[in-house]
Formats: sequence, C-alpha cells, structure tokens
Amino acid sequence: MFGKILIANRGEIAVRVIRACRDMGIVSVAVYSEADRNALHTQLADESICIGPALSRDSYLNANQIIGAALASRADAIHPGYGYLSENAAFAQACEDYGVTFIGPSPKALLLLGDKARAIETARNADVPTVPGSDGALPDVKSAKECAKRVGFPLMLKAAAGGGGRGIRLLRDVSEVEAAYSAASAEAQSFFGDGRLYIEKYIEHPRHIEFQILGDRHGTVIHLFERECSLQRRHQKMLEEAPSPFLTNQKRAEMGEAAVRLAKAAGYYGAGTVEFLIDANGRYYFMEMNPRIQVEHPVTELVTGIDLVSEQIRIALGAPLGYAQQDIDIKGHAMECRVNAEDPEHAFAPRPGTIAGLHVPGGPGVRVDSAIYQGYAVPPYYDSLLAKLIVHGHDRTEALARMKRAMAEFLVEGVTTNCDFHLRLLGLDAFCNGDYSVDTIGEML
Ligand code: MV4
Repeated sequence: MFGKILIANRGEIAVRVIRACRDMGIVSVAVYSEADRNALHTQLADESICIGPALSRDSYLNANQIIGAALASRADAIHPGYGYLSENAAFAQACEDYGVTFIGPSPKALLLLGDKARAIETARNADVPTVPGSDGALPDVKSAKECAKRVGFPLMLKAAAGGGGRGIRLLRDVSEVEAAYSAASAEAQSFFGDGRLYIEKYIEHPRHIEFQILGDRHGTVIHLFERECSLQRRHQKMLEEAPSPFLTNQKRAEMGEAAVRLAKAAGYYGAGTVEFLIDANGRYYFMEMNPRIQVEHPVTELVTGIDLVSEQIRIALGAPLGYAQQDIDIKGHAMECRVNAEDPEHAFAPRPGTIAGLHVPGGPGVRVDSAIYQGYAVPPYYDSLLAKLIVHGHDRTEALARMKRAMAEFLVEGVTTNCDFHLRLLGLDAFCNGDYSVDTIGEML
C-alpha cells in the first residue's frame, strides 16, 4: 500500500481524495495556493504545502512546484483529481521520472486520448460506432471542403486537441467552410498549441450518455454502466443521473461492451469515461474519452456501491481489479445537482463571496460532497462549484422526490447560488418524464 499520497488539486475533489486516503490508512498531503490557506482541503489533510500564488497557472498548474512538494514530503504517489494537470501526459511522465506514481492512466494513453482525432480512429479500429466524418485530422482547408461535401450539412468542425466544447463550430452550408476553418484552426492553435481540425456530421438533438470504466494495469477492463449527462448549459453540466432514462437494457449492454473495447484498444488503465452521443433513433456514436475521475462520479458510486477513488488508488498500486463484469449491477437510481456560486438571473455570472450561513441537507439517500463551511470566503480565482448534492433512491421517482426535498432544504447564505434554478429544473415536465436532450436547458432559458 502507498504510505502517503499528495493531492494535486483543491476544492471538493481534493477533500474527496483525502477522505479515500483516510479510509485506506494512507497519509494525505494537500497542496494549496496563497488564496487557499483557509480552504477545507488545506485544513483536512494530514500535511499541507503552499505551492504559490492564487492564480492557477502559478500554483495548481505548476508541475515543478507540485513534484517538488511530493519529493519534499516523501509522497509515494500523486492524485491529480480532475481538471488542472489530470490529463497532462508530460506531467504524468515527469511524476514517473521522479519515482512518484501518477494515479491515472499511462502517459501514452493520455497522449492518444488527448488527440480526439486519434481517439476516434482507435474507436473505428475497435468496431466502436463513430459519427460519420473525416478520416482523422484534416491536412488543409481544401480537404476540409471536399470532406464537408461528402459528409453533408449540417456538420461540426472540431479541434483535434479540444474536447468539452472548446474550439467547435456548427456549419450549415459549404459557403461557411473556408472562413470557419481558418477561424477555428487559429483558435485551436492559440488555446491548445495545435490547430488541427476534424469533421463530424451534426447529430440533431442528441443525448449525452457516458460510460464509467475501470481498467487495471494487467489488461482487465470493466464498465460500471452509464451516466446521463444531457442537462448542460454551454457545455457546463448541471445535473447528472444514473441509469439513463432512455437506455434499454440491450442498448446499455451493447454500449458498455463498446466502451470496454475502446479502453482495451487504447491500452487504458485507471478510471475513465467514454462519452457517447445518442440520436433520436437510439443510435449511439463514440465522441471522446475522458482519462480522469469526473465531477459526477458519485452518481455511479451510489448505484454500483463501488468507491471509484479508492479503486483508482488500488489500480495505481498495480492491484488486479477486485470485480468482474458480472459482479457489477445497477441498484436503484441516483442524481447529482451541481450547486454553484453563480447568478442565473445575470447569465450565470460567478458570485464569489463569504458563506455567511449554511445548512447542508441530510436524511435517507442524501450525500453532499463539498469543500465549503460557514465563514469560508469563496475565492474568485477558481471555478464556482460549491457543492454536489447527490441522492439515491430505489427508483427514479424516489430519487427525484429526495432531490427535491434535499435541494429545498439546502441553505447557502452570503453568496448567490443556482439552487432555485435547480428547483425549477427538477419541476420541469421534460425532466420529470425523463424526456430531455442537450437542448433542454437552452430551451428553458
Ligand atoms: C456534437 C454534437 C452533435 N453532433 N457532435 C459539444 C461539446 C463537445 N463535447 C461536443 N459537443 C457536441 N458535439 C456532433 N457530431 C452536439 C454537441 C453538443 C453537446 C454535446 C454534449 C452535451 C451538450 C451539448 C450541447 C451542445 C452541443
């Protein structure tokens, strides 16, 4: 077992990893920026090391500082959480070079999956359905035009180095290709240092369904079923649930097997998520794979009973998976609402401030993952996630009732939150009926 793990993150996910360490008898080391001296993760960890100024690029993204802190504290491993350095192949490699285990996939898998065009090629070779489109990245604008005519409109132009909605364009006509190609390529170049683009046919009113997978370092891969993540606003997820109200058991099994084939083809180990789009006819297409623990992982933990963060740690140690596919089933239904310090009345602008009063809901089937406390000053430098409210019930009806009960009880004073917006969303017919798509929140606004 690892004796000590350094957590290269902040906020609720850092707290989540500290808790897993404590459950497993592992000493935890927090790193924190100058703005996070009073943060919960700084106080809760066994040891804490300041790694620089408030701005993320000077602290939580500073690989040298973080590896230095790991060596100084004699940590055996680094857990990167999500965001920040979690998908950075050079960081994962640097950890290994300094003899510190990176709790995540291999640098090679991170490189492969970071290139969305290569990930799609890997999917095609593994017989995983993909959206009709270009064969990998486009060499130039001329081939983009040719490919666009062949694929047909509407289509999407996406950055090979992108993901999660950055650097994508929707094109309705061939006359738009030239200008969109140069603009998107320049944007991708400045965002990611890589201007390569690929084309996909546009899937209208899709649903976003993702499969959780776990792979060990010996080639065994299983899936832990899906999360339904269609309720997003501008590519920010607001509410996730499992199981998806749309999937038949047959489709669920088929997609799970496809997710496992892809992970195996990528030589993947660790926890990961395979994202699919589903069209109105129920056809599914691989979109991209996220090589990290995700914000919404507790939804899967509640329906499968598996602690994903402790599994990540065991896998990094080289332990074989403790479960076979037939050991995994879905028990009941779970939902997660992301409570953010933001103002839905003003375009969801971030609203940092001090938590003057706080009542956290509880009772049957309720879990809250957060890093706030009464008197805590939410810093303006980081994302606006305050808490994740996660509920479990025997079925969707019970889970929804519990979410409404818990959300109505949640009291955060001193900062504006999206709690009332969530209550509206939970009351929406489309949501109650489980009949929604990635367009639903946009239509609601
Ligand atoms: C698409 C699509 C339709 N067709 N690709 C948006 C973020 C990025 N992860 C991919 N996205 C989309 N890609 C094709 N070929 C529609 C979206 C999309 C979307 C996807 C998932 C969740 C919410 C979304 C909201 C708008 C558009």
